[in-house]
Amino acid sequence: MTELILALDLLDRKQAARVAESCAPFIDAVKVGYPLVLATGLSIVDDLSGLGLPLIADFKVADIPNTNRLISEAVFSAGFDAIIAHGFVGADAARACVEVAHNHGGAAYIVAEMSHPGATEFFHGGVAERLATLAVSCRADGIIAPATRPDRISRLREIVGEKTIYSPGVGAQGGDLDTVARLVDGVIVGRSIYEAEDPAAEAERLSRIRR
Ligand code: BMP
Repeated sequence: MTELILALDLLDRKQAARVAESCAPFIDAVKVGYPLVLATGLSIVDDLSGLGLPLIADFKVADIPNTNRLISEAVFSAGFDAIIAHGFVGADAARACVEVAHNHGGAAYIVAEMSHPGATEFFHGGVAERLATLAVSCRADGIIAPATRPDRISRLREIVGEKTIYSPGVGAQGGDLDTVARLVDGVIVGRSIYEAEDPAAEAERLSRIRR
């Protein structure tokens, strides 16, 4: 079954906790990024840890190895279970995130190709393929690939094999859940769920139509 991951890009702590709690029975993980953490602080993890779901820190870490290590240590010490990092900074820097994740019993995912239209300016022409190859060589747990371009997911799948592919871009960005769910291990969905009149009902609906 393809996982359903809630991208919790809300700015209000109480609303975020409420949405996550109501959706919890229908989702497999919660992705927390800069919008929520900058609004609430890392202590938002304490509010979400009671859900019993994996918490993914989407900080798209992209610095030198030492700084990546420091960031990753802070992320896992706060109670996150996984981290998302960029690979374009090089294998040594990406590997720093992977090593910290694995030392904490967690997971690390490398962005191979992004979902927005502008991503094609830099990720195409072989770059995404190189990033996917780097993710494999760094022993990352998987990659992030765009739900808006299923053909690209298939291409990147050839490179990463059995590794996890998590895919954002379903719904608000135009990606089709049914198409993408067949290709990936998890779909990341934000606005379609948390902007719905009834987020829990929408999460339940999405959880039923994914494969
Ligand atoms: P939404 O379903 O509202 O478009 O949210 C998608 C989520 O996935 C956002 O948190 C966004 O930052 C993230 N994301 C993305 O959309 N495309 C990428 O290529 C990588 C991402 O992390």
